[in-house]
Amino acid sequence: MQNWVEKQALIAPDHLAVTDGSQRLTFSQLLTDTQQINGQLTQAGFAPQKAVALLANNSFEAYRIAMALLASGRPIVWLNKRLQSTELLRQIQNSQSGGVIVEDALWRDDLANQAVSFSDLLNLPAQSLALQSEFDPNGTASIMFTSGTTGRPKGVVQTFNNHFSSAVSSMLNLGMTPTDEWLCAVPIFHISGFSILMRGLIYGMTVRLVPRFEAKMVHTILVNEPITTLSVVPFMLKKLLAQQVTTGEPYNSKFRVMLLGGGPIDLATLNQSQKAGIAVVQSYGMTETASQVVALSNQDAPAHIGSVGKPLFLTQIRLTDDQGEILLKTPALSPATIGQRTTTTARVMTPDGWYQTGDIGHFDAAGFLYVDGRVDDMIISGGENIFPDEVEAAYQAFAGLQEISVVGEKSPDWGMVPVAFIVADSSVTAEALTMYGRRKLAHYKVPKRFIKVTELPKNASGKVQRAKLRAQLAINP
Ligand code: S0N
Ligand code: AMP
Ligand code: MG
Ligand code: MG
Repeated sequence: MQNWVEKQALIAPDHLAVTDGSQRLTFSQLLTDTQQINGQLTQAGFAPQKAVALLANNSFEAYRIAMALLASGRPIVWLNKRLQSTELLRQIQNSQSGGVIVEDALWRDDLANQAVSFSDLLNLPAQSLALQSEFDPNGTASIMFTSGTTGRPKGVVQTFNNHFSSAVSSMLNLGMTPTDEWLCAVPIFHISGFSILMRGLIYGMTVRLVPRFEAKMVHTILVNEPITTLSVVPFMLKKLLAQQVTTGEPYNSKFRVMLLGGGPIDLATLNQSQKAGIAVVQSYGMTETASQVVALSNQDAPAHIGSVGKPLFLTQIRLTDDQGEILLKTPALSPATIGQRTTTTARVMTPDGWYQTGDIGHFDAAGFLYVDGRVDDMIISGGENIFPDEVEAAYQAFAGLQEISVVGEKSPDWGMVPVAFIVADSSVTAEALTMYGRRKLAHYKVPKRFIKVTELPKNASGKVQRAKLRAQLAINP
C-alpha cells in the first residue's frame, strides 16, 4: 500500500485533514508536517521501525505526532492517560517501546528518564525527512492494551490491513458525503478514537478534534459547526441528551449520525434519543477488531431499537450452541497480542478459526444481533473495561485484608462500577483501601465501596462465586 499520508496529499491536497477549531492542516500540509516531525523524531533518537509509546489528549499536536509516527513506519503504542505509574511502566516495557512521547499537560516525572515532551520534540530544528513510501499491509500500525479475562492487560497489535478493512466496512454501512466531518471526542488512545483518525486518512475526510470530552463544549460544537458524525459511548450520549433537553438547540443541519458503541445501553436512553431526533446508530466492536464489526444502518435503527445491528460486510458472526458466545471472523481482527505473536491468539480462537469474543448474544428472526452479557466477569464503566482479577491482585499485599472479590454494580452514570466484598481485620477501613487502590490502579478500577463480610461464597474447589455476590447486591443494594 502506498503511504496513506502521501496518497491523500496526491488525491485531495487541499481538503482539510484536521482542525481543532483554531489550527488547521490540509492533506498537503499534513504531508509536509509529518516529514518535518519525522526529522525531529530521528534527531530525538527514535529509531526507524521501532515502536513509540504516546501519552496524549485528543490534541492537535497529538494528531500531528501520531500521523508522523504512522507515516514514518514507527508503530504507535497508545497509553491510557488514566493509568497509574506501575500500569504505564509495564505497558511501555512489554511493548518494547523505544521511548515515550508525552503531551506537556500530561507530563509525569516517573516517565522522565525515557520520555520526551511534545514541546521538546516539536521545538527541535525543523529538518524534513522522507517518509516510508509504502505500508506493509500486515505490518504493525498500532498497539493498544486491553484486558484479557485473566492476568494483566495485553497489547493488541493492529495492522494497516486491520485499520483499512475496518474503515471500509464502516463506510459501506454509514455511507459518506464529500462534506463529512467527524468529531473525535472519544479518546484517541482507544480504538473508538484512533479509528476516526484512520477513517479520516483513508476516506480523505476532515477530523475535528476536541482535547477531551466535555458535554457542554461538544454540544456547542455540534450545534454551531458543520459536524456530520460523532462517536460516543453510552455515558457521553446521556450527557449530550441532557444538554439537548436543557438548551432545546438542534444540531447543525449537516449532522447525520451518532455512532454509539463501547458498552451496553438502556432502552430508555435510546428512546429518548429517538424523541430528540438524534440518529443514533448502535454498534458492537472491540480493540481486537479495530472498532465496530456489527452496526445498525441508518434505516434500520428506528425499527430495531436495542439491537447492535447486522454484521458488517467483511464480518461473519456465529454463536456457540451452549452459552451463545459471540464468535467472529473478520479481516479487521488483530493477528496477535505482543510478545506472543501466535500462541496467545490461538487460545482465543476456536480450532476452525473463529475469534472468541467473551460476549454473549442472540439473533432475532430478521438477523439482528443483540448483545446480552459476558461469559466472564468483565465490568464496563463509562467505556473503560475492568477485570476483577486485576483489581483483586492489586490488593494482594494489603495488610489485614484476608480476601477480596470484585463484582460490577449498576450505576446510572457509568453503566457499571466495581464494588468489593472483603474479609478483613476490624482495623481495615474503606478510606485506606480506596487510597491504596488509587495509587496502584487507574481510578475507574478502584472499587466504589468495600462491603465487609465474614466469608466469601465458594464452590467445592474453593473458587469465589462472583455470581452469588452479584445476586446479593441485586437483592440488597
Ligand atoms: C466518559 C469519559 C469522557 C468520562 O471522563 P471525564 O468526564 O473526562 O473524566 P474526568 O473529568 O477526567 O474525571 C472525572 C472523574 O471521573 C473519573 N472517570 C473518568 N472516566 C471514568 C470511567 N470511564 N469510569 C469511571 N470513572 C471515570 C475520573 O477518574 C475522575 O475521578 P477522580 O478525580 O476520582 O480520578 C471517559 O471515561 C471516556 O472517555 N470514556 C470513553 C472510553 C472509550 O472510548 N471507550 C471505548 C472502548 N471500546 C472501543 O473503542 C471499541 C468500540 C468502538 O470502536 C467504538 C466505541 C464507541 C463509539 C464508536 C466505536 C467504533 O466502532 O468506532
Ligand atoms: P474493548 O476491548 O475495550 O474495546 O471493549 C470491547 C468490549 O466492549 C466488547 O467485547 C463488549 O464486551 C463491549 N461492547 C462493545 N460494544 C458493545 C455494545 N454495543 N453492547 C454491549 N457491549 C458492548
Ligand atoms: Mg477487550
Ligand atoms: Mg469530567
